[in-house]
Amino acid sequence: AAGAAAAASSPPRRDFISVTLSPEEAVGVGGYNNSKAWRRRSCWRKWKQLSRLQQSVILFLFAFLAVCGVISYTSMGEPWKSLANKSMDDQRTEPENPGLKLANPAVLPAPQKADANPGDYPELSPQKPPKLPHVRRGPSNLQIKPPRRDVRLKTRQDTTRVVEELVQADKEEKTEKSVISWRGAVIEPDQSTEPPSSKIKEPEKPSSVEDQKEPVPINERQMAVIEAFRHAWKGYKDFAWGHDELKPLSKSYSEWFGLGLTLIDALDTMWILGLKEEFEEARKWVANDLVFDKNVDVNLFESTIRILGGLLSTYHLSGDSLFLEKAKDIGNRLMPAFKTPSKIPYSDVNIGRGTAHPPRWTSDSTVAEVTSIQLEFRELSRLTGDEKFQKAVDEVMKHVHTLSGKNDGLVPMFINTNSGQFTHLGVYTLGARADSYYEYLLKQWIQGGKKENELLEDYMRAIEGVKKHLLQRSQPKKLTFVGELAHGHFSAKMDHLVCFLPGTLALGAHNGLTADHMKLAEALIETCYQMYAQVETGLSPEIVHFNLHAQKGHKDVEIKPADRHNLLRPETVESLFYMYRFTGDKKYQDWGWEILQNFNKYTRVPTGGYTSINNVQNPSNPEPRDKMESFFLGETLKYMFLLFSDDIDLINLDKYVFNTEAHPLPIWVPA
Ligand code: DMJ
Repeated sequence: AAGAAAAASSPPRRDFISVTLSPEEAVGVGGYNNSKAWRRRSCWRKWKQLSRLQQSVILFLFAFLAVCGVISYTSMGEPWKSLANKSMDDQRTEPENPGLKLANPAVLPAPQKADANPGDYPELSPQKPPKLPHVRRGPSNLQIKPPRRDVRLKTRQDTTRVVEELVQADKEEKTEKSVISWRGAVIEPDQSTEPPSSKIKEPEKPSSVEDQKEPVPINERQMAVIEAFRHAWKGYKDFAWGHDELKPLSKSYSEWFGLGLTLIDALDTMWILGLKEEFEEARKWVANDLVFDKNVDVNLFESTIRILGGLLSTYHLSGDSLFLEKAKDIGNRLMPAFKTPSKIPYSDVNIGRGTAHPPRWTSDSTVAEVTSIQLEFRELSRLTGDEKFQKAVDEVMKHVHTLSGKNDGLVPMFINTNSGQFTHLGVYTLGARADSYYEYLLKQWIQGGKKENELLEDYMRAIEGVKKHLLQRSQPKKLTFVGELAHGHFSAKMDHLVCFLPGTLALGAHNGLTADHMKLAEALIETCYQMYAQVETGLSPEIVHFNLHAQKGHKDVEIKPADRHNLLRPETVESLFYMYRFTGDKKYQDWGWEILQNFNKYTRVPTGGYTSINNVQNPSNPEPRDKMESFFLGETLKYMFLLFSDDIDLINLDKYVFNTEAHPLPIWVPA
């Protein structure tokens, strides 16, 4: 329209482009018509303008495309369907299994609760695949052979199979969240053995190797130990059930802490020996009758090594959370002992009132006592995630490490809870009041994965101190023994307690320390054996004095009247066990066998139980004392059973470290 108007009125010549608009198009000017009717009409007009041939070609193309579409839909439908289902499955599993979705996590995982293990966060490093979601693993128990259902069952492996089947069946029936052990106890998933902090490393699962091995049959000597245990247990059950110690002659009991000491000390022994019925009965007592909320004074050291240690190891072997709960309870109740000016703990705690105090006559504690509670409290921290236990005992070790008053690594016997200084300086022994200080230096180092160098340094220095100041040879047999030093004077006195040392030395050598230590261990275990063999009953007295000079008619070992009692102590059998494990020399088993027979001959009470005796030199009347110490079941018989076993995986020493009361605790980073 603008062009037509211009042509009519314009003489000056200009170039124009002429555009012809149809009436419909003119309508559209100034208002684009996009109505469906208009578009349909427009397409139809275009179609009509096409030739017949063009129309046929287009129709053919449409038909061809339609056929192709139908064919490809049928062949690709399945994969599409399954892909769609898979993605739905993924979404379903995500809440329980978030790790499956974390291959390339777009966001950081949500932080865990404060008490969880920081090490359990999924790895985000591009090199490493992300960790699968953390399945809180149960305690180490499931890798350990549980007891046989009946002692008549001849192999441990039989029982293992039964337990494996039960666990397997249980797994199938139950949710993943709990496992039923052979006792029917539910193992809760929160029985995690994670470390409480990043400082403490998570241990590997202990011994699972044994489960894959050929069965190791229980031999006759082990059966004899089981028989001895049952006899001892009969006496305890009949006359002292739930009390601290059996008095087998008077058929009654004695109380020390009133906490069923013998029963708790014996729990893991029953597990190891395979005494299922006895174990179950004892467990019931722990569940229903063991109460720590009592107005009673307990000795920190004794209750730690026997009760806390016993509960922790039983928890590890059985996987039963009952024992961990009880361990936490007693552990917490013992903590007031550390509230002292020096942080060196008091010897006694009232576990009901939450108060602690030193003995009435002194503010000193015993060095062995304050330095031999570490394995247990450290493990309790690892299991609970609460650092306070470990902090308290580590502080004691650090403090003792820096103290003056040592003599080439040898420590005095007392330490003051106010000043934190050693007292009664100048007296050095590997026996009572100092013994397990040395043992726990090595064992803590092992427990923690051989990283805590101060512990190792102190241990190595101490053994050098022993060699320099305390080692001598007796006459006539030239037995190497460990004497005592008092203000520069050597005494040829050796407690039976010192017989822990060969085992500890051998354990150190097994863990890579100098071969000299093994040589010394071999010499000392011979001496400890002679402390039995040279005595009329074949049982060692509490203390011996060695002859330094040959005298006609005199043996190496002399016994003073005040020292000739035997309390059914374990130390020699304990060391025999280590020596046999590490050397395979059967003489150690034979020596242990002799000792067991002599216990049976002179200390067994026909109506049940064993008794300590007053006179190892009188076979016709050893003068029974009427007391069975809890460590006879907790340690002596347990070490006997292990000594006679040829199964190195029965409490594998690369996976477990025994506390000083023979309760095995896991090594955090097993070898
Ligand atoms: C036990 O309680 C422990 O072995 C402790 O270390 C020393 N005394 C007895 C056994 O003799």
